[in-house]
Amino acid sequence: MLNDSQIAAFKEEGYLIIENLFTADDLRPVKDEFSAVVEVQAQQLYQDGRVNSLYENESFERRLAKIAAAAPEAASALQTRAHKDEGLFQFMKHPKILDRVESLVGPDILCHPSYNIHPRLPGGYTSPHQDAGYYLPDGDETLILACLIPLVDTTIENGCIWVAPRRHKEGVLRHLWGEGGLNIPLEDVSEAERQPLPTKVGSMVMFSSMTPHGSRVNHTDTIRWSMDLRYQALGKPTGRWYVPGFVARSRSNPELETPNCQAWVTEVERVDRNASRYPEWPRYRWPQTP
Ligand SMILES: O=C(O)CCC(=O)C(=O)O
Repeated sequence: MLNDSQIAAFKEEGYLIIENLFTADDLRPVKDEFSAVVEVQAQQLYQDGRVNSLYENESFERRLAKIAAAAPEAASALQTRAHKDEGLFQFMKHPKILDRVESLVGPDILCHPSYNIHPRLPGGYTSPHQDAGYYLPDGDETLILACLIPLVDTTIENGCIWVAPRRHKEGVLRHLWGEGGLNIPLEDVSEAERQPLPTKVGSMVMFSSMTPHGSRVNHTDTIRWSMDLRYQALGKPTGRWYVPGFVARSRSNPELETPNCQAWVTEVERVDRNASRYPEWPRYRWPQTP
């Protein structure tokens, strides 16, 4: 659980870094799962003649960078929130995460529908935004927690994230669609306010959906791998009517907990089928430029 000073710091600053939380054994299942996805992509690209090596002796940090340099679209399969498999599903329910999330949102926890596995490529970065900028306004009153978990050490050079401390108290800032998605204009969150957060693998950074953040440019030739997972109190609005989360923990009624990855996938497909009947209903709060 978080202690009182961690909770107070989170509320005041809008973010919290927890160091030495995960062991290599905790992270191994997800690293193995993502490595397996990279392996499948490498085999496919090799068979299609798009790369002339499988780069199989390269490290976790380097292999996808090599593949992506030869075939840039290769990195996209993991860059979306579409990746769903048992290793990730189990990790999303890791007690080390849920215990800390519970300190802030209570004992019944929804794993929020928005999450990303980021293999941040050389030259890549995340544009300045609040997560709330990507949600519809119904989620604005819900504490939606991002838990950013690096799979490699993150540094200024490889594009660690930055946050704008204390700016989470101002509600949703103006966002404009632009390069890389939604952007908070520079004049609204100045360069001086952007505090970089280099973190060792094993740590977790928590921040709220109102905390402005982004990442530095990855200036190395390796991948800055990280996961950003999100959580909130079960039963509160998510800002995402068109995609469901799953019940990660319910102390009041454990039978509500989503039993396995397949159950999560099935529910996502069911909601997606229904949502696709209403293409005109808004998915984002900011009008998209045609
Ligand atoms: O890892 C990153 O590049 C940034 C992640 C992010 O923007 C987020 O968690 O919302």
